[in-house]
Amino acid sequence: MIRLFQTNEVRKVEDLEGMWDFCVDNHENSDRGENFSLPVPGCWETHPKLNKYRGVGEYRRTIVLSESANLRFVFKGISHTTQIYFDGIKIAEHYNAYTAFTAIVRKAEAGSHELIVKVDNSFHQDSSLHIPNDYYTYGGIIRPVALEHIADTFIERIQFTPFQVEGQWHADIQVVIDNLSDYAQQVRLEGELCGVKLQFETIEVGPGRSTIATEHHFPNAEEWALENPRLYLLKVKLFEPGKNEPVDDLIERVGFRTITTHDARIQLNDRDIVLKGFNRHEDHPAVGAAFPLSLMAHDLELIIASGSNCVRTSHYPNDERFLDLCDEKGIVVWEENHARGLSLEQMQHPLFAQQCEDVNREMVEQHANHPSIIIWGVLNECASDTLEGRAHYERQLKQIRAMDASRPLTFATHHRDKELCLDLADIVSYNLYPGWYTDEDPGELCDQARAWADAAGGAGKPMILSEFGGDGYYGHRDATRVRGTEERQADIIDANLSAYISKSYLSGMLIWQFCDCRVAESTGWLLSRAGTQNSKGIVDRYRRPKLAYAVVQKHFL
Ligand code: ADA
Repeated sequence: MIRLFQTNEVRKVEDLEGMWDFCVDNHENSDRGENFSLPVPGCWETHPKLNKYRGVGEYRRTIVLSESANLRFVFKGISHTTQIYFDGIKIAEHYNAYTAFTAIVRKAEAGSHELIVKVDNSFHQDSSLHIPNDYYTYGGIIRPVALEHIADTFIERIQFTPFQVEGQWHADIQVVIDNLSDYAQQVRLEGELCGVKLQFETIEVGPGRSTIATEHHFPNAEEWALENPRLYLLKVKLFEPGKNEPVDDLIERVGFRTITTHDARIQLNDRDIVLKGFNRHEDHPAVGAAFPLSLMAHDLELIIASGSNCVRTSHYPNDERFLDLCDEKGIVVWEENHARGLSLEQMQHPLFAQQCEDVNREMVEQHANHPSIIIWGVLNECASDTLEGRAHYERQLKQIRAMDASRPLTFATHHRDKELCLDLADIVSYNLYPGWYTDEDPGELCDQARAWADAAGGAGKPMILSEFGGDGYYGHRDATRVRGTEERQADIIDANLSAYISKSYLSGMLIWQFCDCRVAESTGWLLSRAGTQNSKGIVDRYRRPKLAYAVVQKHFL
């Protein structure tokens, strides 16, 4: 399943979920040449022979067409560098595990064809964002794949931006059309949302992409709110001149809500909101990063039952089905691009700027219609304390703002009073670990952080404590409450939440982290990451609640 609602009534869409042929390529420790049958979506680490494999792998399957067609393959996430071949011809390549991309074949003949997906999850020299890190870079086709049959002109995407005028809901709707032919084509669009027929002008679209925009008033729209997350289907159909039947369509699911910041607070639909929740990695021992819907739903139920209202998708864009669930359940999301803890030297990688720009563009283009996403974040704990680093923050925040000015932007920093970029963002976010990495008092540290922010460009801006927590090894209990016990972790969470809940100037508190996660096996973590996992989860990797879970409930419910 690709989304939690039907995305097309006209365009033919086939889910390519299933068992694909697979073989490893060029790794000294692998069973070179051995053929496997692996699930797609899936991580190859879930196969016992491949559970530590890092390198290149080749997925292969047959595509049978009963008639000639233009094909559009939609890959929702491949980890992490990939090339796609159709009948031996390269049709696409992509870097980064956590954003989708497409590959198009024009006028494929009826009959049998071969699709090859070459995947590389090694930390190769052209990879500036996938590096050994405090989470695991799995290998494989980790998110769904769809095969679409498209006309020569088709709807590439729709971007919906709601706004209010005198208490009434309006929206700006942009439809991006792709024309695969070499000629200009006349197209007509018809649309519908919330009982309103959408009017578009007939236009001529040249080869490549064109955007058609419209603005409408929706008198019957109900707002999307946490307690009533009202969603609507936005349907757009594309017609060629002289034809009464549409040749293509796209359905999006949207919600009417605004998100603003003023007076050092965040407002959802003009009402102040305090974000309470978790940072979450998409990681589970049984499936790696390739989450089935059942596990996503289970995570969200645990998050909701803890009294939380917010998830930060640390540290990359998430599977859209998880975002769909958040839309449905009324959980707000801080979605983040993919960059964790990069030093200035790592940010100087020659491909860093371009790879970030690509993730930012794909994240916003692909996820902007989720009402649950209320914040875009960039560059977690990178070199925002340096002038050279600042130039990257400035460029990336500007890029995102130009694509979507309707959401506030932030980045999580640990640079305390050395931070140089707070003036660039709309929300100040600090990662601080009192009780774990330092012995500071959480309440005093929080006041100090507000003072740092006020002095360094963050005055008047809302502030979130975007990470805090401590290790707790599931099942390790001891009356001494020493570091690493569930008791000690519960004490740390208790001390932090007790302090933050009473700070009226705080707009959010996000615990590090929801679940334990596997981390890359590299010497840097050996002392602090026992079991090659980050153990600050409030539930363990199998989602068994630790003692701290009840502490979270005590404060959040
Ligand atoms: C950082 C980082 C997280 C995680 C955490 C920790 O703040 O943003 O990804 O590594 O520290 O557990 O130390």
